[in-house]
Amino acid sequence: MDEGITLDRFLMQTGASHPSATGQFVTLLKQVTLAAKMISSRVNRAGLAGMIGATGETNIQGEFVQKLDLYANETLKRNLEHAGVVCLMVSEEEDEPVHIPEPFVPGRYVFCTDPLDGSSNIDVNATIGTIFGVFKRKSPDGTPGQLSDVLDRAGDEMVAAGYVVYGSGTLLVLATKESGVNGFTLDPSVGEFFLSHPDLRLEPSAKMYSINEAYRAKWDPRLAGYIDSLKAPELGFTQRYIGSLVADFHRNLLKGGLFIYPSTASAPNGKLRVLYEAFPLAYIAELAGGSATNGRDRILSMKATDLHQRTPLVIGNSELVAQATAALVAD
Ligand code: AHM
Ligand code: MG
Repeated sequence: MDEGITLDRFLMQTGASHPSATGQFVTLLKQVTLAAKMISSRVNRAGLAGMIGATGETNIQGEFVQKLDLYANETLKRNLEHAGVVCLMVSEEEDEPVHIPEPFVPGRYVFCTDPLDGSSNIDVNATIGTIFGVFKRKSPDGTPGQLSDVLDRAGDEMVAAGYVVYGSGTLLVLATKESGVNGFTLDPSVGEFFLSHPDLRLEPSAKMYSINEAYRAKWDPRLAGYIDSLKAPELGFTQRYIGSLVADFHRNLLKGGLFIYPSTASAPNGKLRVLYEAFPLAYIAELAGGSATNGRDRILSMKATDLHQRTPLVIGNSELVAQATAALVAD
């Protein structure tokens, strides 16, 4: 009987096709997978935290009370720091870069993550997720990671990116240049991810857009004009906006769609972060045949000069991204 391809098997098969690999890359992804299972389990029980908190009962179940985004951050750190595969971590939850504590050994990769994106949606059981991107270090193996291992590097230099969505089910999407973009669904009854969405592709165009229209008055008028143009009834567009980047992106990856978080006069760099939101999702979008810009230039050609640098983001099906970007730079 065909039991399906587990993520573990997929990683071993694709990792084995690279004879130069040391195994660290596969180990890194396995550790991320383990963290994803732990975070998924905790997210599924998050509603209990409110109940327990409300009755004032903390201690024994006190772990539930810990904010989920901090739990996600700690879980990723704990699963990666001892494995000898990462020399530096960058996280939305950490002001400073995270180094590998002794006695553990720094590895070959830099791991950038938004541990729990869309966390304002936790209380309402809407979909949230973990986003991550991976660089291979530039400094010598075995030494502590340096800021130069992650800053001033183009998004193109990443070697993998992915996300996990914790929704009606838990799904992990992984993108590498060698294997493309593949989605794996967690079967909670056996605690394994199985390949469920092989070779995900974004068609050139689509009929959906995602943007927070409440900010329309703050937009560049050229953006307002473009969004208005999509509303022509004959074009047949619809609009969806969850307010979790990872969930909005995931829906658009599966169904096709354009996501925009623009710059405004008061926030010229928008809201989203380069290293652990825009870079990973742009990497996934491009490998799926889509594209991503900052409203002017390609996201993956950018270089971050600050760990928590922000950028406007226009991402999705390539024709829609090209249209929106052209509208934003028009005279
Ligand atoms: P977060 O990383 O603190 O969760 O914030 C980022 C989130 C994105 O997931 C989402 O796309 C965006 O904020 C929504 O912002 P807004 O409410 O301004 O539309
Ligand atoms: Mg986020």
